[in-house]
Amino acid sequence: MRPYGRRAFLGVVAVGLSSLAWGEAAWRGLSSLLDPVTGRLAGPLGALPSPAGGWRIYNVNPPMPSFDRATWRLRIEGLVERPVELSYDQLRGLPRAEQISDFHCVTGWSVESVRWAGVRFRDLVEVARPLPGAKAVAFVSAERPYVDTLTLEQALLPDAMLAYELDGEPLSRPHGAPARLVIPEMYGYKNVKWVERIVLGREAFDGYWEQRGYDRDAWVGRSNGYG
Ligand SMILES: Nc1nc2c(c(=O)[nH]1)N[C@H]1C(S)=C(S)[C@@H](COP(=O)(O)O)O[C@H]1N2
Ligand SMILES: [Mo]
Repeated sequence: MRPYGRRAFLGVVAVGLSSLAWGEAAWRGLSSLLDPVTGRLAGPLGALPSPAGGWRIYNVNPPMPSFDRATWRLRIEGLVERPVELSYDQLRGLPRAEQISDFHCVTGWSVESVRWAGVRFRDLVEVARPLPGAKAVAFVSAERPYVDTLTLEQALLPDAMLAYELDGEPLSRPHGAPARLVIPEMYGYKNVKWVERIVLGREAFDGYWEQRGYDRDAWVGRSNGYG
């Protein structure tokens, strides 16, 4: 892990902590996520056979998280006026967005014309009322220690979403049930699966693959994954 990324992140979180009591729990959770995992070889080497054409299923810390519709909650917190927990039904009740977009993994495979449905981040983060200082969003996976961030500007791209359907079906467990980040402009590693917490902060920090050498701004064709 590059020390720079960790320092920058701890700075971000400390700001939230000093002004907002409830930020403390969020801080503890995120900071433990970022602790190095010892003794485990993580990565695409663990890819499983794909259920549908083109996809390869990645999971850095098996087994995959399982989803229970009755108890699952999505937390939205950090630099917000009103931290919230959404049930699956509440998530499904937010304005629905649909799109067709291509998906590119940095290792060279792509899936064209994927049909996604989900919620745009504008509609999602509005629920928690972001504070003016919020300029970045962390997406925390139920699969520890997978986490990644976007600037708020990136999250608000017109085709970025928190997706809950893939090709007309509720997101399957291998694809990140019940909800994953989708940002077609960026390589697959930014598209965090099994998202269970969305934390707003002041600036982005290095996520799982970025701590292992990939660019934080994972623009398809324009980042260090290109070629
Ligand atoms: N939680 C989690 N999210 C993840 C990954 C992962 O291993 N764990 N792999 C990423 C990578 S590198 C890619 S290419 C895509 C692959 O999506 P798929 O597993 O649905 O094919 O998921 C991304 N999101
Ligand atoms: Mo990937």
